[in-house]
Amino acid sequence: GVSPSRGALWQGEDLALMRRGLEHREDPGELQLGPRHTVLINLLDFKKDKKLRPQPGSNLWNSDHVKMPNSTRNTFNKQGMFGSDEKLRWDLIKKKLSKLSNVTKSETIEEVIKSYNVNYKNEWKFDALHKYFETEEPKCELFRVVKATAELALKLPDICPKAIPLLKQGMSHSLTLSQEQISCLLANAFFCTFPHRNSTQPRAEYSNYPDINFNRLFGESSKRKQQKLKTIFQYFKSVTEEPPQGLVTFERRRLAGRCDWKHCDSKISKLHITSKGTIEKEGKGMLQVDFACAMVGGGVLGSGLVQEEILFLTHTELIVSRLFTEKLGDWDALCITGPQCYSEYSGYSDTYSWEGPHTDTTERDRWMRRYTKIIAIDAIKFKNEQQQFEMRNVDRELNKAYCGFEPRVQAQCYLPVATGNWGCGAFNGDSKLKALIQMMAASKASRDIVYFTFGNKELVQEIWNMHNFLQKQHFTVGKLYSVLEKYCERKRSRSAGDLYDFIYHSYADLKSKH
Ligand code: AR6
Repeated sequence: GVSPSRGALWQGEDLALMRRGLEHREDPGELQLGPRHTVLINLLDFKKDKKLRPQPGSNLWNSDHVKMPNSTRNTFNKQGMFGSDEKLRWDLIKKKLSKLSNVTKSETIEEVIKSYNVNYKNEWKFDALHKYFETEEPKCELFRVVKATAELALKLPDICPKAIPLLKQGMSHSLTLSQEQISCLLANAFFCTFPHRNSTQPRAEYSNYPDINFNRLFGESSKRKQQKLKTIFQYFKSVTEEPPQGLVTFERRRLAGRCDWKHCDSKISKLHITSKGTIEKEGKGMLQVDFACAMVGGGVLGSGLVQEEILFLTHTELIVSRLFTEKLGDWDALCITGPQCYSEYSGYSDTYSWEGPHTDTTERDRWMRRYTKIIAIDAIKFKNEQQQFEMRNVDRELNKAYCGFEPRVQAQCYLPVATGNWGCGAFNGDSKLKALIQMMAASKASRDIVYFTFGNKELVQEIWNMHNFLQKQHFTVGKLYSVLEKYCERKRSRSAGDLYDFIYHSYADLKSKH
C-alpha cells in the first residue's frame, strides 16, 4: 500500500483485494421469463444452441407498452382530392428510409426525417448534423453507415415483433433483449420514427419519459455536439459492420419497504479511495454507479456532457433505456446488466473528445451479457447548500442509494460499489456528506466501496480519515445516522461547522460523558 502521508493518491484496502470479490460473480441462474421478467428473444432457441432469435409476438398499442413505429395504429391523414385518407406511417417511413440507399448528402437525411415528422418541420434543426458531414472523412464511409443504419431500422418488424413493456413508476420489472434488437431500436431512434414521443407539452402522453428520438442531437451545433455525433456514429458503424451477439437486461427496481436506518446495526464496510481513475474504467466489473437524472440519460441527446451522458454515449446501448423507463421516483433505481463499451474518450464536459473505437473484451455471463453492471440512481438537485442537511433529504438519498446497492440474488460475496462524487457536480451536493450516505447504504447492502474522487487528493484524505475513525470506533450505520440527525438539527438553528469535525467531536463528547 501507500503510507498514509498527505497527498497520497489512494488510501484504504488494496484495489486488488477489492477485485477479489469479482471472482465470486453473482450467478443470474437460468434465463427465464416470468411475471416480473420480459424476454424479447426466443428462450427455446437460446436454451438449445444459444441462438439469439427474436421471440414472436404482436405489437400492442396501449399505455403499458412502447408504441412502435410499425404499428398498424400508427397512422396519419393524407389530404387528397377526395377528402382525407388514413395511411400507415410505417409505409411512409419505409419508402423514405429506402431513399437513403444512395444518399450522398446530409440534407437528404433531414428531408427524410421531416417527411414523416411534418409537425416539426419548422421546429427541428439539423445544423449540427450537416456540420458533422462537412467535416468528417471519409465521406463514403459515413454514407455507408447511414445507409446500413436505415436498413437496420427497417428490420424492426422482424427483429422486435414482441411488444415492449414500459417500465413504469412503482414497478419492479426486468426487460432482457439482444444487442441486435437494441441496435435496431436505436436505429429507429436515430431516424426519429417513434410515434407520440416528440411533444414537449407538459401534459403530453410521454411527458414523464425521457425523449428518445435523436432530433435534438442534430441541431444547435457546438463542439460538444460534434464529439457526441462522432461517438454515436462509431456505435452505428460498429453494429452495422459486425452485429454484437449478446443480451442486455434493464431492471427497474423499487425499494421493497422503508429502511430503519436508525437501528441498522451493519458495520461500516471496507473502502478503497483514490484520486486517480474513473468509475467506468478502473471500476470495471464492479457495481458501477451512474450519477443519473430521474429521466435516465439526462442530457445525452441534448447538450449535457457530464458523467451520465459520457457513460451513455460510450456505452451506447444504455440510451435505449430512455425508450421504456419512466422517470425514476424517490424509491426507484435502474440496473443495467451487459452494456458494451464502443468508444474511447478523453476530457470531460467542454473538453470531451471522442478518441476512437473501443474493443470491448469483457467476458459474458450465462445469459450472454457482458459482466458490466450499471446502477442508475438520481441524487437530489439542490438549489442551496442548506437543503441537503434536512433529514428528510438525507433519508431520501440513503433510500435511493440503497435501492441501487441492495443485492437481489444470493451470493457468497457481493460486488463492490464503484462510485464517487454522486450528486456533487451538476446537482450541487456536498461530497463529504454524500460519501457518508453512500458508505451507509453500501454497508447495509454488504458491499465494499471503491471511491473515485476524480482528481481530488484532499478529499481522498478527508474521507479516508473519517472512514478510519468510524471503523476504529466500531460505528454502526445506525450510530452514524444518529450523529447525522444531531448535526442536521444543529444546522437548522445555527451554524454547525464542518460535518466531519462535528462527528469527531460529538463522539469525543459522548465518550467523555460516559
Ligand atoms: N468517474 C468518477 N467520478 C466522476 C466521473 C467518472 N467518470 N465523472 C465525473 N465524476 P455529475 P451529478 C465526478 O455532475 O452532480 C447529468 O446531466 C466529478 O467530480 O455528472 O449527480 C445527469 O444526467 C463530478 O463533479 O453528477 C444528471 O442530470 C461529480 O462526479 C446530473 O448530471 C459529479 O458528476 C447529475 O449530476
